[in-house]
Amino acid sequence: MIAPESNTPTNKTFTITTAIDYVNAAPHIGHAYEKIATDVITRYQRLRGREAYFLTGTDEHGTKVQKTAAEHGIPPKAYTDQISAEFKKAWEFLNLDYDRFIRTTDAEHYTVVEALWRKMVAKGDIYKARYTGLYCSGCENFVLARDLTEDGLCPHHQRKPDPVEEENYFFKLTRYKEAVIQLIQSRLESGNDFILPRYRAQEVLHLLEEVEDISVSRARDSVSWGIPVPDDSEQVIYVWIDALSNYLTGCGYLQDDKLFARCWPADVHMIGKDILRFHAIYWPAMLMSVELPLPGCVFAHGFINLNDAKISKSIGNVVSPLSLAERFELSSPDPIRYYLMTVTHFGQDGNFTEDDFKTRINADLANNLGNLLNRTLNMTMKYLDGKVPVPRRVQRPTDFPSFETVLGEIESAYDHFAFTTAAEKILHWADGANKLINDSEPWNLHKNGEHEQLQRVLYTVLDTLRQVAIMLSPLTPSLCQAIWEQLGYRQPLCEFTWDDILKTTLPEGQTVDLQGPILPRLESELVGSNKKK
Ligand code: ME8
Ligand code: MG
Repeated sequence: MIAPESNTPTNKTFTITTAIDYVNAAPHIGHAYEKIATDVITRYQRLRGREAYFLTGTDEHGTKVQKTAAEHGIPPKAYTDQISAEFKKAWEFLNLDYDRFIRTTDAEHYTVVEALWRKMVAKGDIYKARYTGLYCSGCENFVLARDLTEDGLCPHHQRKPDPVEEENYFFKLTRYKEAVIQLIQSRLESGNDFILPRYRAQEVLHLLEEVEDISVSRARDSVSWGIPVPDDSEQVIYVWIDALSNYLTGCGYLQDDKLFARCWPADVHMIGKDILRFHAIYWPAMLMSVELPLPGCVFAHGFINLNDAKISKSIGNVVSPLSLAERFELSSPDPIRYYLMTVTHFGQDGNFTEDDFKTRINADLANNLGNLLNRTLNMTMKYLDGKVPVPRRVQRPTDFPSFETVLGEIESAYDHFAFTTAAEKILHWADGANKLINDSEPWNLHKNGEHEQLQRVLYTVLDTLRQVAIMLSPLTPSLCQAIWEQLGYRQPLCEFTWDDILKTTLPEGQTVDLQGPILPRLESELVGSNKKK
């Protein structure tokens, strides 16, 4: 399904982008979900030895942000500075290793959007007409009466859309309709899908049947917070044209030709399922209009709900990653990273509950993996003076799948963004080491003077922990670094590669460094308004 290598020349940087978040409110775990997934993919690519470029940022113009800033009684730029900084702070805590954080209020982004607009004009794709219709500022989208509820509300925001009647600019989307259909269909046929998960392609093809030209500007009297239309100061560029263009600005377009050549086209646009239409229809059409290469794929992930309810400001059940960390007294983001990436099969909707969070982190990480490390290091201290023994593994039963096979399955899972499967298989591999300890009873081997077998068992388990630390590191980088240090490494884990899993072993004689648990068991509970009913 996903073969990033196949879209582009092999020495091209692997480029992955996230949606840029509206800054009308602080980040919540739904926003975090998408950014963590992107970070995991980036880290995995780097571990595989590939250069990767990870772009994220904030979407700062438009009606919604303008209104919220006004409600706070501050100028929009001052407001967006504040909220954008909150996003950055949350991403820092979550250990997101991005390369650029773009803000649509960045000066160079204005230059890019203006240039793209002029190109579309020169192409004959922009024309002025009278627009009469409805606009939902929650969606930042023009909506049709037939898409509303019986009471005339936007189904996503439960709000009445605003009537709009104004002269504005249109983009000739219809001119690219056939080409976009062709793009999606030919990629489906070749197996190099443009839309992922694959089952979402039909939904887009269906939308394409009814596509019309789209309004791409607003009268400045109604929306003032945005990039002005070049040569027409009475009009402001539609926020989605502005927002989608971030991918080009963020890859260095018109600023850094070398970077742009290396990074464009993006291999993956990671987005939520609610904004697929913009990315799978408008975006390729815009790129065709300005004659720039098309991205590898658009991956639409599912939504994270909280206690089975949609996360929304109006419901009041917004949980921010930082507040979650605070309530569970987390010193590392890894429980949040691990839980969100394994809460459901990536692509589908997932449900966050505090009980499940606690239960699974304690079971998978604190108990299963944490105890394995702890008991192994304790025995290494006690029986082997804390030193890694001769690299000799215990013979595995012949009916067991080989590690090469398991490793291949884990690679494939990461390649297909199947994080749940990757984690399951890695932890299953670790479990095998737990089982080996239980079955071989090293304490009895020691007691009976079976020294060689004792060394073999402990070596096997220690080296399994080494493998697990590398394999799990895209998901839980700090936790794996902690395992790494306790295994006695001085050189940081991030300086090792995926190939080291098979090519190297734990060095004989290396002194392990037994410390406290890598992850304390989670005890606290969410309190207050978010408490499960
Ligand atoms: O749509 N679970 O911004 P946004 C999972 N600015 N993902 C979620 C989510 C949830 N509960 N809630 C939101 C915008 N998201 C535009 C994007 S891109 C050129 C412009 C995801 O702040 C959502 O699907 O409403 C989207 O991918 C991202 O968070 C930002 O949403
Ligand atoms: Mg949204």
